[in-house]
Amino acid sequence: MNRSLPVFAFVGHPNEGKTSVIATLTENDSAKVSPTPGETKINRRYSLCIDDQTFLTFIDTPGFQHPRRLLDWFRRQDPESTELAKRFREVHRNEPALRHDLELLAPLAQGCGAVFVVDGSRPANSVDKMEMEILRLCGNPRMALINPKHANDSFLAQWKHLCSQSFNLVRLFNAHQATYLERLALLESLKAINQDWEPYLVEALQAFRADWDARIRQTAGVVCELLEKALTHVETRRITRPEHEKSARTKLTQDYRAALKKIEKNGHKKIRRLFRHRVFNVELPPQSLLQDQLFTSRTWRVLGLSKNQTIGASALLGATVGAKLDLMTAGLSFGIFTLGGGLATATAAWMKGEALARTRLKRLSLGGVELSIGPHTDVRLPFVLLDRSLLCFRHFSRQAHVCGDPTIPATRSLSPEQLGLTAQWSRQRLKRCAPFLKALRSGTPWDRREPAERQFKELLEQVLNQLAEEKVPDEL
Ligand SMILES: Nc1nc2c(ncn2[C@@H]2O[C@H](COP(=O)(O)OP(=O)(O)OP(=O)(O)O)[C@@H](O)[C@H]2O)c(=O)[nH]1
Ligand SMILES: [Mg+2]
Repeated sequence: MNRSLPVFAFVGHPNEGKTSVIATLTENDSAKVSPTPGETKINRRYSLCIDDQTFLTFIDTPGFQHPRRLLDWFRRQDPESTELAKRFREVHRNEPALRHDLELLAPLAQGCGAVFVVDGSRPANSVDKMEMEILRLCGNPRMALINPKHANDSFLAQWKHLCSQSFNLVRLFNAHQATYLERLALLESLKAINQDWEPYLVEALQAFRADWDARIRQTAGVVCELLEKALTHVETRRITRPEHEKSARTKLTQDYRAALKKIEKNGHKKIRRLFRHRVFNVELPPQSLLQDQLFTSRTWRVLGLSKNQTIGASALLGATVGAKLDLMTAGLSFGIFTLGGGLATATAAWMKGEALARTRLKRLSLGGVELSIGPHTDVRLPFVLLDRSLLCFRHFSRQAHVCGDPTIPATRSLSPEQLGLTAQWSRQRLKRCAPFLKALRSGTPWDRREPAERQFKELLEQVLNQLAEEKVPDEL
């Protein structure tokens, strides 16, 4: 261990969320969390590591098992004496019944900072008071962290009052739903625990901020790349025998859609990795719209632009979707099943974004034909892809980094009205997207579309930062 780096031990009653808080702060998805008290049995070190450099160390400890016994012993000692944790460990080292308490006292005996974690959604009791008193008598630099496990805030005032009597720093933090800024604020508050550690924490905070900015930039880059690949993709197939043309067209269309889905999936995987969900397969909630494939009517109904925005975006992108859109919308208002076959099929395809990818046929000089499909020309596609990428970012940038606990919900799922983010974008914002999307649609090479891409990325970074900080409503 680098002894000069600050080390903080997370201590407290079993099952209050010590491991969860550390896992969230260090984004370590191998941390074992469980609804059964006593999951953590031995101390485990976690590093706050950025670009392979360790800035801080956190020690996860087992919960107090015999606080009354500890406190009685502590109280019997000379009030002037120091190093009580160390002496308690020496005196009781051969008592197996105390092994969890001895383990949790070990980092305190070495002078680590102490972060006392309590579940703020339950009332405080006499045992909590004993544990706070033990920490006070140990004398380590310390703070209290109130982690409300449930949405009940009726005990918060009581907790704040109680904790402020034993700790000069008390913070509220939700281990399962903390946003980036909340994590930053918690690290910031560790600065105040001990002045000697301040320079290390300042450095850690700078690295933490820079790392976050880099992730936002990289996410924006991934989304741009995803859009570029999806909006310019063309699938081709050579056919030598005319009788195979019909089946080849069907297969080509299937392959084309599969390719777009794959492009999107790869992009989302990269976003997930940027937010350090690696070890365990973090699943999307079953009700998440991202469980739906790209080309489904629910996706295209809930995500992407509104009708008026679509008309506006078509004009901005120089597309001629207006008449088609009117026709389709008219078709829908009559109910597609009462329409004639051709229009009904076209409307159904339009409703799930399957229309508007042109198929071309080219005669080859050496015989046979080349069939090609793409690029997709529907102006709604980039916005549906954008919405889905933003949902993916929102999910993985705030999903708790813990494993093994079936009770942990995935990030709260949002109601359909809250899903379509681009539908709330102003005309001004759409205008800022237009040059980049237009350049992609017209196949402008990278060097000439670079300024438009930069402008689009800046907009995306803004949107991502806003999303990262957005408080998701509690109950949905
Ligand atoms: N809803 C919710 N549940 C939480 C939160 N923090 C912890 N939990 C749950 O509380 C239980 C205990 O969490 P842990 O992080 O294992 O608690 P611990 O203090 O490390 O527990 P021990 O290792 O047993 O002492 C788990 O089921 C967690 O999912 C939270 O912020 N919100
Ligand atoms: Mg634990």
